[in-house]
Amino acid sequence: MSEATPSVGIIMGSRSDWPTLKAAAKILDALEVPYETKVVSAHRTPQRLYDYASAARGRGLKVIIAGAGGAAHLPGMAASMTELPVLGVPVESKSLKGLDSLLSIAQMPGGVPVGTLAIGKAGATNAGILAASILALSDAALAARLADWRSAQTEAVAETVEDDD
Ligand code: RP5
Repeated sequence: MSEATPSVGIIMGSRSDWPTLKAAAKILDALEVPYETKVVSAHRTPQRLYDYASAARGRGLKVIIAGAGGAAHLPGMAASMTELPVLGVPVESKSLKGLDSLLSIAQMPGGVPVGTLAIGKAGATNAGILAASILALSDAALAARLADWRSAQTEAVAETVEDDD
């Protein structure tokens, strides 16, 4: 994690969500975007959520990535208490494979938006990229790093198939 003042806050409902949210952190590391991480549960630590979301903008955060599973109220509740863009990552749940998380995060009432990503690590990866894209709107150096990262991804895609066996 970077020691610079964080621009992105990665919050998650439980330590058990970290293997998923780590994918967002990896992208931010690669793009040299400073971030912080914190476990904030909408249900188990509501006061921590209130304190975090209501202070986020004042502390200099620009984007919040919020991941949770099951009855995943964390992204929506965070969005209700800050004007910062909130990117929601549905964590795959044991019983419903993350469909519960996805619907909990996506089905916000009009007026309180959460940018909802795909279930699991792909969603967390894309949340990291989107957070960087938002920050790159006002940071030319980051925009250049993001363009390089995307070019490298494109160049890494093989055109031919080969057998594993
Ligand atoms: C949610 O419940 C968390 O976001 C996590 O995805 C899920 C399970 O949490 P633990 O029981 O593993 O702490 O609040």
